[in-house]
Amino acid sequence: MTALTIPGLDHAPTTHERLLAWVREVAELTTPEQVVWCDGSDSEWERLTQQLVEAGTFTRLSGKPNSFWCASDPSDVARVEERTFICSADPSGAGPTNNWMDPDEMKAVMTELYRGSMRGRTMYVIPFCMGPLDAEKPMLGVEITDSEYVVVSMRVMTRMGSKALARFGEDADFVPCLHSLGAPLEPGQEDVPWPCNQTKYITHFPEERMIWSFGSGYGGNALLGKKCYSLRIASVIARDEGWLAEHMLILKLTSPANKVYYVAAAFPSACGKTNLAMLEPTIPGWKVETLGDDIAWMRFGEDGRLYAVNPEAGFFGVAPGTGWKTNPNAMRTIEKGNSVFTNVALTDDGDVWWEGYSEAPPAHLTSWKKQDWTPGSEELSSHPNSRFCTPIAQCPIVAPEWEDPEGVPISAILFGGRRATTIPLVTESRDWQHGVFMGATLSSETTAAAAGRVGVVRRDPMAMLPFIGYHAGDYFQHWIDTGKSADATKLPRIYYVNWFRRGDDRRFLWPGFGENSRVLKWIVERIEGTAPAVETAIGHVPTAEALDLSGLDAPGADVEAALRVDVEEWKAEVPMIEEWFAKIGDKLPTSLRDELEALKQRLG
Ligand code: GTP
Ligand code: SPV
Ligand code: MN
Repeated sequence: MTALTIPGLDHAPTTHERLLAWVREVAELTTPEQVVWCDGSDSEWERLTQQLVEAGTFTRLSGKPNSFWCASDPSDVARVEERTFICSADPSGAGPTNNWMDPDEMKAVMTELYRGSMRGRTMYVIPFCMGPLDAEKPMLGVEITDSEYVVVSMRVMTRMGSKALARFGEDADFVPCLHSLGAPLEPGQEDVPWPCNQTKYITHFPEERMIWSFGSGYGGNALLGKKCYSLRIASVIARDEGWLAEHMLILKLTSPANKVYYVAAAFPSACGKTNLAMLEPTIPGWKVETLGDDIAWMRFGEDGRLYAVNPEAGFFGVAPGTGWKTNPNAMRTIEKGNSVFTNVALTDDGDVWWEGYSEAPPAHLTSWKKQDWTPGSEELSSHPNSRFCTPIAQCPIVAPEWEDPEGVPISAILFGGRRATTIPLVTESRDWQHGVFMGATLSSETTAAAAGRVGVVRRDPMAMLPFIGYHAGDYFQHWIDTGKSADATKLPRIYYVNWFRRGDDRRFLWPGFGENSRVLKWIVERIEGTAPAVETAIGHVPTAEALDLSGLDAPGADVEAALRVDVEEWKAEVPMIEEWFAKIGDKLPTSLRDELEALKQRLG
């Protein structure tokens, strides 16, 4: 074959042979107009954002420094779980919760999609690192993409460019991440503001530790360091190496006695991680600082405790509902600028707005669909899954140790979901195995973060249903084994929370947001052995008296109802858990089956 000459291809700032060979192979397949190796510099960022403004993808904001408004194609607004595949060598490697296709078959299909798919566009090579750059063994990746939006977003969400490439040396291992919008440009053809393809594939090759994505520009489908690498591929690496890659926030809690506790919490997409991570406590003397809002990698330290690291460098947070009353620290973070806002509304004076941004909406907006919007409009101004993309370092309450490669020792793990009924405000597990049962049976109403129906209750184990890179039964066993391998006295305690229980008129029974600090306080007091709890069929639950409710502006009856363990509701839950466990099949750990039997016994 004759080697193609593609401008930029040979201007590689590395001698890493495997990387050079892969970049050449992809360039020859996708035939871009030129190849650009990203260095992550300010001048590169200025060039790319200006290009995005000229293309009509970005609108420069005057209301926030170095920030942009962006509206996607209305069909490309969320993760596409139906189009997400785990291409393990054997179907049992993917299990019943993932889509599977034979790796060779998938490669054949996608190779044809990629053939010429970057024609008329620039192919960017983005070396990146998930987690701190000074880690003993940095977790490296390279994303190849034909999207400027992806490059600009990856600069916020990861450590990328020259500083990452410096850690590659001659032969460091890395995860190849290939992304194409699937929208080649013919000579003279005018581009659209948000190129994408109706055919979409988000695919993972767990044995090869490789990611191929096609057709979408949306965050979770296109920023491949995030869910694809740090959860789906990392969960496989973690299984093999004895650690955990989880869909969890990490926060630091300091008590009035100045004692520090680190908490990790797994809630499904759009169920409150960003908000809890940046919480402003309503109870005096307590302080929360943020380490991460979406992903935690947890390994045992030499002292036998479980340490968590956030692999990301940015927040890709849900915009609607984020306001000065609900999440002032997110507002302070984005006010500092350097942010991209996708699928929110644009104000007439060049700022952003979304439902919940402020109490009263402006008199006129440009909606995410680029249409005139007034407070009388029938449609929402912003897509429910619209997002802000902003650097963690700008968060006013970022914990100083957020980039420590050793991580922080976790005292408590919270599982939670969005359930209108049944699940109490907080329940403490009896032990690790019972906590794993809580996680494995976690359920939540679906949200707009994934394409499909919203508000349907589904099992979302450990909030990882769309992100487990292998068989869910093996994943549960890995969680059980993680507990068995550890000193039980040093393991984090496990809790199940629900901020979303509703009364008869559909109002939330618990005010949530900053008031969730009252639940965190009870958890700390349980760890210290000072707070009472009632032993129920489902675990240890506080009475209203056991919670610090001083100054809480909520009806006492609502709090009681939020805490209630209703045996009849739980009896109705059991068949749903049985159905779920049946779906997992033979690989369901016996210990979880035992936990279900014990629960049934206790419910009577
Ligand atoms: P992903 O980024 O999709 O993984 O989501 P997340 O878990 O970080 O969710 P986020 O914190 O962004 O919250 C999603 C939505 O839930 C927002 O609209 C919030 O306003 C709302 N929310 C968060 N916490 C609470 C709470 O305590 N109570 C109530 N009622 N709503 C909440
Ligand atoms: C989620 O859906 O859980 C997110 C957003 O955090 S995305 O990165 O798009 O997956
Ligand atoms: Mn998430």
